[in-house]
Amino acid sequence: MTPIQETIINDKTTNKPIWLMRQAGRYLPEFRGIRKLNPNFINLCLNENLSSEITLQPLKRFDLDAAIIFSDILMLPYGLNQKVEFKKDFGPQLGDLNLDNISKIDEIDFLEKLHPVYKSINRVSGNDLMNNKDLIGFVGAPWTLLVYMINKHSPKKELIKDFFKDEFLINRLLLILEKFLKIHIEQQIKNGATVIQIFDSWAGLLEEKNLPNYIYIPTLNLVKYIKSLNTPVVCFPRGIKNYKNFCEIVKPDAVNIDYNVDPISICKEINIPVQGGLNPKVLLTDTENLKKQTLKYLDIFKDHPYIFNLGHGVLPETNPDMVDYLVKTVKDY
Ligand code: 1CP
Repeated sequence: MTPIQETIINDKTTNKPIWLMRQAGRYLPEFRGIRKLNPNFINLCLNENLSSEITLQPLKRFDLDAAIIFSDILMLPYGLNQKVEFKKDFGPQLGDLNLDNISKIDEIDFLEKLHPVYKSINRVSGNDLMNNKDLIGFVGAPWTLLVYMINKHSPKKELIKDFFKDEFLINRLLLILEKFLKIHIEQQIKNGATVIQIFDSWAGLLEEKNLPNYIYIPTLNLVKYIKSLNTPVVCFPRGIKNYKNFCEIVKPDAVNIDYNVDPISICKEINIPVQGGLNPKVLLTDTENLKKQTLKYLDIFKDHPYIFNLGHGVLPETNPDMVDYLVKTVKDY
């Protein structure tokens, strides 16, 4: 069994495996080199040679326990024929949403568009560097994808004024997303993903009363499906106020916490394996502080199944030497 599977399935507490969200990304000069020559981000994700190479870049430098496939949650709306572009200094920009067109897409069209992602996973999975390591497949949660598809750009702090106006559209989209997310997840597992992470990056935007419709029910459906494929599933409902309720209702195999939650109460309240928490900004400080903050999480979760990770992705301005120091600190623990 791979290190993260051991922690999640066997509740092992003696190993503290580590991987980092956005471990392949702009803080690595070798990534920036490839990115500069490939200004179209979607095409880069669809280039199986380059995307598999980028996925393995952090593993060549650091003693990490997992690779996360180099792709994006917005490959799903792309697969559904909504235009997706990544603009420099702006972020994602999506095209107009046409429900009629999206409703017409079938599984074959979708798989044809995303085929290179699965080939890349397959290729990474067979690489020698992946011996006794996990390969994290991932999707965006239905709610977070709905946010990008309707808002058409990052919501940052708020949603467009009439986001909830067209209830028919929202409900149709949620069903379509569920269908294609399942297909996307199944293909990732078939091609070698050993764990699936569901990113709900904008969970924190919803009011409590809307959580059942937009988060609990659609995410629970995916969690049940992933479990039926005998694969562990980690949920990251970033910014949600009550992680305990989320875990009790959605029942993921493990939960990633963001850096605003108190790890001590989470450790007491939640009885499933926990992942993450450390503020990625700590990697921008100095080694002494990094060590102190890293040991804080390791000490708190000493007797709890815990996968070391951050409370959000590695920031582009991070010095790779700090990442190396972090990984060594966790491995020496
Ligand atoms: O060079 C660049 O400008 C590209 C930056 C970049 C990268 C490296 C984007 C654009 N996506 C990615 C890769 C990516 N995205 C991975 C690869 C694996 C790894 O972690 O190393 C993963 C897992 C994601 C997931 C993702 N994409 C999320 C969920 C996690 C999170 O960050 O909250 C989200 C919200 C996205 C959308 C997205 N894609 C890219 C950006 C800059 C964003 C966020 C935009 C926003 O602020 O709304």
